Amino acid sequence: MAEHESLEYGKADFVLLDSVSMEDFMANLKLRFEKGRIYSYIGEVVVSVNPYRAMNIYGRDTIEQYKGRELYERPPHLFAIADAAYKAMKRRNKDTCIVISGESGAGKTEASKYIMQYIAAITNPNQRAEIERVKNMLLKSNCVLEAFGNAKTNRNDNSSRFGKYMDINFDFKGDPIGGHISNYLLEKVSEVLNLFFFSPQLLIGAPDSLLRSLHIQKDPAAYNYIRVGGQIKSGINDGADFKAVADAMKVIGFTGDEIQTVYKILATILHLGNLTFGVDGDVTLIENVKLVSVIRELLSTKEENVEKALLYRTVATGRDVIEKQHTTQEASYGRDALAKAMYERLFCWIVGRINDIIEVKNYDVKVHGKNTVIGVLDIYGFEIFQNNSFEQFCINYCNEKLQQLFIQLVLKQEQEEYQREGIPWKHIDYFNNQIIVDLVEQQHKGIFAVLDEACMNVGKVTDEVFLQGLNGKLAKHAHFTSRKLSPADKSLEFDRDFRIRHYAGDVVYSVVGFIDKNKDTLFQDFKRLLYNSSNQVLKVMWPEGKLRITEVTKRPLTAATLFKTSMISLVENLACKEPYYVRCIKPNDVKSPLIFEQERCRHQVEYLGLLENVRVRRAGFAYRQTYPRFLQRYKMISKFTWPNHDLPSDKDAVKKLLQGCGFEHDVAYGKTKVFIRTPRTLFSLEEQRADMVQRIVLFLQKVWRGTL
Ligand code: AD9
Ligand code: MG
Repeated sequence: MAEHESLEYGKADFVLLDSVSMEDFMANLKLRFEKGRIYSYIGEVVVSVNPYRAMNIYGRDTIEQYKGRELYERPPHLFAIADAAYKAMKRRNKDTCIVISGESGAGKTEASKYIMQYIAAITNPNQRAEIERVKNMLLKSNCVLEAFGNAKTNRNDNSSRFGKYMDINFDFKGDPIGGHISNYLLEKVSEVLNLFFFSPQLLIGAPDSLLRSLHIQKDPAAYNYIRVGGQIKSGINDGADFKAVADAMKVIGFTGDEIQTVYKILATILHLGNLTFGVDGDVTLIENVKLVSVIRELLSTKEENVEKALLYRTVATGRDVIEKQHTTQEASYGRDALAKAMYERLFCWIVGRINDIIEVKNYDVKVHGKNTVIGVLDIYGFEIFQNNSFEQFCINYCNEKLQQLFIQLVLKQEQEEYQREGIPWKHIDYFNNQIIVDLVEQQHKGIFAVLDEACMNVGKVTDEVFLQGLNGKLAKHAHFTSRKLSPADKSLEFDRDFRIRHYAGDVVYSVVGFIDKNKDTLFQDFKRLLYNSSNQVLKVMWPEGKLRITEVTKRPLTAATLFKTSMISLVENLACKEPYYVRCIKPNDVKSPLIFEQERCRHQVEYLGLLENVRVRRAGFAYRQTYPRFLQRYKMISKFTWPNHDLPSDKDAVKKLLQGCGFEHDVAYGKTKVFIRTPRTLFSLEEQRADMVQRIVLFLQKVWRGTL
């Protein structure tokens, strides 16, 4: 029996479950995890459970097994959908995308890397040097981005602090010729200092001469930003990684000046963390002034400018410009905001530079034919914590957008195909979450709009004002409530709470911190300081520092607006592609390969909308294939079609074949394609085929040996 049919490993495709209940779903997921089958399908969606151990299923031999195969011919695997996406692109000239979602530590980034590796392995069979160079750059860019964009958190030792979407462009031969990366940075303010994980690497791995020039000591404990909560946060790796990242930057094409500036920025951030402020009378001052000289040197600016930017704030009142001294508290706040902003800006700049370098150049569509794309999206899944704030709100909004896309693409695609093929189609009832997307992003009345409005208030800008705004505008909304609107509701424990009924479930958010996290809180003085650096690389990172104080009339865009805009363009980009999905599940919180925490997993199955997914899939047809291709594969299992048929058309031949197997009830015949409702039928066909192939081989061997 083929492995994917063996009951010992559970059902390889959840569509095959006897009933679509949470119990059955969970039992199957658990059984497969325990048997080491970390991948399963819901139709063409891959469900993956993080094994937390090295699996011997990604090697060259496995790649060969999946190359060019159809999805159902092999056990579920990431490689199968990577191949499906690749085939769709190559054979049908379709742009495709692979959307990977799941919570922190569920295995998204690992999955995206295996998918990239697979694509790298199956392309460029002729070893063209230029293509190899591009492939190398795409893989190396990942290494650099991970070095700067990942951090060790308590949920994941190698946690991506940014959502990432990467387009890989292919030429008409199906070989990669370039790419483009978009990043969706979500500053997790509470964890902001974790961002600096690269720095310990720098400390541990950088050569002494470099450290000396940066005035950095080799002892990580000397730096406040590394010694968070009394604990030294080590980098994921150490010395070896510094070299790997430095080499990767060189290979990608960063110039010497650029790389030096990157080091200087990292060092500046570490020094900033050690700055302390004190008072003398009513004057705020920097206690360790020596550091100011070091920072000045690293940033190539004037010393007094550094000091001034840290201690004063220039404000325009009407036509007058005055310098307002910070309190020590404000100065510390400004210092941390500067460190964070420098790091973020550095990261975005790195992404931009990589994009400059890997973008497709010299490709003439008229000469070379269509340039097609596979996009890979590695993005945070639905999050519900004990305490949910602005970050969870953005993440969950992002998931609402992706769910909306899923509904539109999957259902729309299905309906269109059934229509085209003339197959009767019953509309499926599903929850359309557009109403929640609107609740968040609608102009004027959406939550983001109310938040931005509250941030614009002069004077009284508090989280409470924001909440009042929500209560006023959304009192009647079916998916929104707050403590004030529903005082008897026990789940709304505090006055600061509001609740959203998301497609995946209810989430209570606390408004505390929304205003602060939404506003660009970096004082303009810092932007001017960095813009006025004589280091050209640093200067270009801070173009808005060019504005004089009296010119700064336009407020910088808020985090909510930036996030919303980037989500809308992400979804637009994905919407014109054929989508494939990977849903990742984290089996436990202790990174154990042995534990399957039932409740934890059940929640994720809920948030990922997997049961709904099974329902939609079961209502439609699991598999479709054109008549000639279907015959090509299965003709040997029927005497009517093997070796050739004499029926008027391939369609008639397929009908005869399936009637003969007793599958009439499970299929429909379209104009050009046969549709099979359940994968069970397909697996059965596969088995009969495997049996037949074996018999034919034996027969031929006998003929060959002359024993027949
Ligand atoms: V986060 O949202 O970026 O914090 P991810 O990306 O979902 O998260 P990641 O891919 O980084 O999680 O996986 C977390 C860890 O699980 C990895 O560092 C591996 O140790 C482990 N993992 C994940 N997938 C696999 C796998 N297919 N095989 C073996 C795995 N280990
Ligand atoms: Mg990740």
